[in-house]
Amino acid sequence: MRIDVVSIFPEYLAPLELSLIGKARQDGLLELNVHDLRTFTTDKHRTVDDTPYGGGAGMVMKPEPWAQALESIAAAGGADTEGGSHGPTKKPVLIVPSPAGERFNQALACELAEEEQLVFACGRYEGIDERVMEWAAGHFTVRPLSLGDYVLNGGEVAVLAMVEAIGRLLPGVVGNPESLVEESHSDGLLEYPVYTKPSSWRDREVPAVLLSGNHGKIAQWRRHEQFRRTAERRPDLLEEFDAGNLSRADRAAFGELGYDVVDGRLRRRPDGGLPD
Ligand code: JEK
Repeated sequence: MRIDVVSIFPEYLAPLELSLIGKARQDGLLELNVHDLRTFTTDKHRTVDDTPYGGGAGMVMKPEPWAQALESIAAAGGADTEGGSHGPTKKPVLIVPSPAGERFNQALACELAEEEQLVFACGRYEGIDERVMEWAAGHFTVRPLSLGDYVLNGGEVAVLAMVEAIGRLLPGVVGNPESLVEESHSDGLLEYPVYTKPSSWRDREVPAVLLSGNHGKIAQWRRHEQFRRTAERRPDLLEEFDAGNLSRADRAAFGELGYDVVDGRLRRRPDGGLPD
């Protein structure tokens, strides 16, 4: 995979050289290029922003440097065109981090990990002139994506997170492919808690079942911990949960958490409300 990142703060992307992604680069699984948007300006002051049409607070990124940057990246082409191939070639995906984007999630990370070339456009200020995204659709598949429902100062931190989430899915990047297999079997529940040695630490014991050697009981305990945590921390995930094939023990565990199974879905039991 080839990844290009455009930013006015290219140093912000330095962590991508480290750890997992740095390793993938060294192993030739990933080609990563970080570009300074200002090198695509033509004025003496290397201006990248201007005041917003229609008024309002803050500044907006000017379109011209973005078009220059993206044109040069599109022309450089993915691995496919490097050998001079003239066959039909897939458009690279242009990811534009934005608080107004579609929410980035694991399913999107999996999809994007299949692409030959990803380009990330890191905005700053109040964002990038919208015409850049319209124009870029001629060269790229444009995906405005949000890391989450909070406001960052620019796209760089979102790109660090997205590249790490995508990069670890590339074949050969994660040291232990077993953990990826386990992940792909995850059914939309939160993880169970994990423990390591010592078995007793500051008067806290590892749950005895994990030391029992009874693998059936361990699997069931972990699964019920997933139910408990998800009900407590992310009840929204239980609305999508497929409860159609739960064992009696699983239904009982959800029962204790205040959920019944109705038509293969979990339904929160009315809690009776507060006494007046
Ligand atoms: C890219 C510039 C900063 C700050 C104005 C007014 C309510 C904010 C842009 N999950 C995510 N959060 N934030 C980003 C993100 C932020 C960015 C850029 C991504 C480029 N900024 C900024 C304020 C505003 N808005 C209405 C929301 C816009 C992000 C991602 N991914």
